[in-house]
Amino acid sequence: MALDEVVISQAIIERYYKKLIDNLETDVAIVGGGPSGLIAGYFLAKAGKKVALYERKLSIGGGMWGGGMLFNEIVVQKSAIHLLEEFGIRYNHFKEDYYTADSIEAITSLTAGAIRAGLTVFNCISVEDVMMRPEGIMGLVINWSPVEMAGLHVDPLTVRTKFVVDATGHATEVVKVVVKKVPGKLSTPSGAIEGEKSMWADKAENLTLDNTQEIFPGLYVAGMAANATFGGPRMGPIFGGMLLSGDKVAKELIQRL
Ligand code: 48H
Repeated sequence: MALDEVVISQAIIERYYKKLIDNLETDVAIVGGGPSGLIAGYFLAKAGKKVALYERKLSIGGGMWGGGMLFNEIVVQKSAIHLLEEFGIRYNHFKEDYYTADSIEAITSLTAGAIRAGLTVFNCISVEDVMMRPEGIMGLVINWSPVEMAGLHVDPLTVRTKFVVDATGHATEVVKVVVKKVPGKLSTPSGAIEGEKSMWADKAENLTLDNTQEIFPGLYVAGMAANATFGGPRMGPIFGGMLLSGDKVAKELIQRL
């Protein structure tokens, strides 16, 4: 049978359209497809929750691809090794508490695992605002990343969700929107973003977990965004904290849903 280009177009359009329609209302919407967002999406989907993830870039994976300074290996401490095992990611013992994994294997496995568990990923879509009501955040305002990049004046669309997870890494983009629209209301000591501090891996890794929490009604922070919001330090290319943070936010949300 001869292949028909129009049938190919029709298949893609119909299938993608279904994905969009099916995700207009979700239990959880995750912003950012780095390691913390992907792990959160995986565990939420595995627990049967309806969860979508929006990633600005064409590629999922955030800051994990490049390991440390483009040396494509990551370090993971012992306490997070069970999460590598959950995804079948191979690892090597380096010394004491330190393990390494190939960063490409790690991020591709997290991505495939999360999608196969039921997470719907929308790449090349940027979150530019939230939908808010007096009781808190109720949804996300989204647009095509190329529209954002080209600076085109195109109005966005909106999706409704019970909870949002800001997993946008150092940028804390969703939290920034909230601070701009309703200043002083975050559950941080100052009510505003405390700002990420300089490198201190040991302290940062523990704080990432503590800082993974609800920061505003309906909005959780996870991963690097959690530390940046609460004024924790950065940790460099050790990823246990990111993985454990995604797991923690998923566990908390599963309980609340
Ligand atoms: C859609 C967006 C938007 C938006 C941003 O940076 P990430 O990998 O995030 P984490 O927290 O899972 O992992 C952090 C880690 O990669 C890291 O940077 C570490 C450990 N650094 C330590 C150090 O010392 O430097 O991923 C965030 C993702 C990215 O892919 C962005 O493109 C995406 O979020 N994103 N997606 N809409 N408004 N803003």
